Amino acid sequence: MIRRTTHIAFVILLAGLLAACLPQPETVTVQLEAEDIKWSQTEIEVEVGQELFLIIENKGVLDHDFVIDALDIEVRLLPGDVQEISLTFEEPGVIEFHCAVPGHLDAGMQGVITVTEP
Ligand SMILES: [Cu+2]
Repeated sequence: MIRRTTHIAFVILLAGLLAACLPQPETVTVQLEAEDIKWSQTEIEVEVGQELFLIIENKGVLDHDFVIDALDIEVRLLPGDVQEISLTFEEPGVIEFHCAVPGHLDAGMQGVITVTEP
């Protein structure tokens, strides 16, 4: 009985070690939709070194303008447009994004990308 318990403990420990050692997926794909008048996601998480592949789609009837000031990124989205952006961060941090169409930021069209240590 004691032997079996030890064996189970060992298996659990091994599973934990494997989970800690397994590399994270290299790409995190996020489908970000602009609806009128909000983003479908306001919190995106990625690790340092991982590729963040953003597929941004305007599903509303208004124009939208995806902007990350910190990275000098601005992507105009007319209704029905789909744009793709690939980002890889070298340092942890919190990067804000928003819609730059007048009034949209005030209406809450903003979010953050949180970059964590691997
Ligand atoms: Cu907008």
